[in-house]
Amino acid sequence: MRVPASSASTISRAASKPKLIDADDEWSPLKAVIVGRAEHSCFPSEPRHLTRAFVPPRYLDEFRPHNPFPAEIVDDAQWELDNFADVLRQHGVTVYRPDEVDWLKHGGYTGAMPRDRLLTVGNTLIESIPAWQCRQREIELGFSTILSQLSHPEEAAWRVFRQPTLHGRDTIYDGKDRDDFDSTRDWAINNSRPAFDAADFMRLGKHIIGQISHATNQKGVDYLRAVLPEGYTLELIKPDIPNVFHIDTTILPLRKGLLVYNPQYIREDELRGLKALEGWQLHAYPLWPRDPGPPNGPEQYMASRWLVLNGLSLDDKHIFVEEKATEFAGWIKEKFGIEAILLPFAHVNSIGGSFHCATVDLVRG
Ligand code: DAV
Repeated sequence: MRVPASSASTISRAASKPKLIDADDEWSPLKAVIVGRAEHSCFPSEPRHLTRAFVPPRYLDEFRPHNPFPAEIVDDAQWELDNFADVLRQHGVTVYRPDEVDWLKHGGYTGAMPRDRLLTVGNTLIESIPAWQCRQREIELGFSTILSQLSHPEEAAWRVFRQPTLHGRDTIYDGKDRDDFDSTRDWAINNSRPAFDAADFMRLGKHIIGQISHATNQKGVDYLRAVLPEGYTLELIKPDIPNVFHIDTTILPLRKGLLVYNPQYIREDELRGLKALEGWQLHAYPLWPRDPGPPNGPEQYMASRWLVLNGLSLDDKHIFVEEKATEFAGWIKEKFGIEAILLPFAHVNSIGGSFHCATVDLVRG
């Protein structure tokens, strides 16, 4: 597989129109957002050496080709996403929804987790380059309508970078896809072509924090650096755990200068070393999050109790949090005066993520 250097398309627009893409942090007042959809979601099917890196052993057999998530989980997840979209609209936020896609037919995963695939940085929307085969066509199939609404080639104030076309046989798992592969010592993908999930990056204004993971390689980081708008810098952290997979259960910036982190995944001195966090207050979440899976809720096939940190901020005083995470809600209220807006989301969690994963903020400020 090869990435043609010239494949990123630049689409632009004039400054006089209301901005359709303009967000570079996680906490400024949310104005426009994509909220995913869950119908026809299927377990992502990738080589076993990769799935083993982030799926509890008891669920591994579910992660086979063309295996839909249980219908009642998908139905409830869809209701939760629709409800979340309604609540966002009630708060005056413009909400975009993707097209319904038959993921079973296409051998895909879901339309519920757009955070992994799209990254807004200032006036630029960047499509990720997934490592996973089952996610290669996710944006093309589910999100093309939204991207064309956002893309007006005649003008020049914002840009959309489409995923480069990858040609030939994919080499991303070469040398890794073997029975004795140990994901605690080695990444499940190689560096033979760029790969990154947008959810491995967190925006703090002009600074972005990211990580290499089982979904993101160095070439993916280099690609992202090359397409970032001018004036943005990207620093990498090294989490403490081997099964690292997306940064949005590791750190949660609640407002400018205030970040909560997951002490099981990252050490404070690793964060303290970043230029991006100079002068920031860093707080380890001090409680052990409750397990959202059975008997407390539906099966959690591919995400941990740390989804509690996977919130979406409405602004720097309000954040969407799963309705059962009342301890977390109480902690942020008491400690920082930040109000949790509690909504049901446990079935979206089952499909792989929470409010942050299920959204892409397009305009803040
Ligand atoms: O720690 O549970 C979740 C990944 C969300 N995109 C975790 C990883």
